Amino acid sequence: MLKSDSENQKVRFIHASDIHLGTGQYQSPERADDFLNVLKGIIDLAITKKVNFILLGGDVFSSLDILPEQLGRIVKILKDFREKTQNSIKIIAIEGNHDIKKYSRGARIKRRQSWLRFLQDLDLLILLDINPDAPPEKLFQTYDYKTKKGGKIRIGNVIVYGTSYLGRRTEEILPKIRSGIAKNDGCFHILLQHFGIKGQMKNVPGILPYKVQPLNDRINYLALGHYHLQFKLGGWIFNPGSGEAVSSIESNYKRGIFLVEINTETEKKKKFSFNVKNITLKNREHLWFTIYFPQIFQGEQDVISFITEKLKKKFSEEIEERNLPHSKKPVLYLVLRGNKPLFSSNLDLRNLQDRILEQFPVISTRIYEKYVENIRTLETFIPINNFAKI
Ligand SMILES: [Mn+2]
Repeated sequence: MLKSDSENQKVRFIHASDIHLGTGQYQSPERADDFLNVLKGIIDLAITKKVNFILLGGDVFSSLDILPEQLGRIVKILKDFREKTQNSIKIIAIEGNHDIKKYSRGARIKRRQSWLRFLQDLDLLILLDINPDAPPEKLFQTYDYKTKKGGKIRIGNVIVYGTSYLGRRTEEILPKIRSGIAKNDGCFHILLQHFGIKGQMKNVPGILPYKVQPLNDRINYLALGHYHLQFKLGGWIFNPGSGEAVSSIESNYKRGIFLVEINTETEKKKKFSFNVKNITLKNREHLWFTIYFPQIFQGEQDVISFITEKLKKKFSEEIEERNLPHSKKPVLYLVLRGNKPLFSSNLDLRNLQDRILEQFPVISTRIYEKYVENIRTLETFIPINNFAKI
């Protein structure tokens, strides 16, 4: 009895973000599955860790364009979850900039829409949002399950506040968000937002830290999404990073999800305590491989044979199993360096990629051409005197 009583004092949740469902669906269906598997992984973990709710910090989808098979499977994952848990674990989400893209297939979307709203209409998740032009006291309406509208939801003595991606208006609206959140109401406050904090990623725009700091007297846990690189700040700002590497540069990023446990018992002492556990998801392996061209190749076939030989050697050394299951095959990034082939402007990268995929156990491949000519171009900008003495 005692144990279950103390268990009741704990509220657990998962904070994940930037799943980017739909990524890779046109190039590689197996790679696209990785993003679905992230969603599946989060949901399975929610069940085994017996969490009370799941937070998704936006960019759940990569774009408005998604193939029927992908969407069908997403709906099935969420329906199965709802059934299995008897709808006891709520998924609370906000829209990120990718969820509300203004274009689909090159045409401008006139009415704002998102796949998250579609899933909300199927009662598969809760989407928090505000009318940013409402006065502060009316900014966060309690979520209404009938109209499926509202900017806050209470679970036990935890209140989750959230808004869609606010873009350029973020800095302007943050003080209003602060005024719209009650102070000292005895509840643990979470604010779900889709923005980055300047300084956490080099050369990526973000909100200045001093514009965010004032929220700290109302918010116990600022749940962010947007930057695909994981960071934590000041013991109250948390950004888990993306579920998978969405682009090649992200292959080395620290990312994952947070499993948070709030001890609501301490609330009587006017201070909540909580701990945040990092959970790394099983992401697909990313392999970077550089090939130097020692001579100027005259024909496309020479290039293909040379690369094939190098890859054969590489794969026999590093990957023993030829018949790897799809889930174990890496993404291959191939960097071509050295002498630029004569015909390189017509080098058919698509064909080269297809040949690699046919012959080697990789799930998808990208090729970057970084020939020596690029360096020569740089040299032309440096006075020749600088080289004279070398
Ligand atoms: Mn994103």
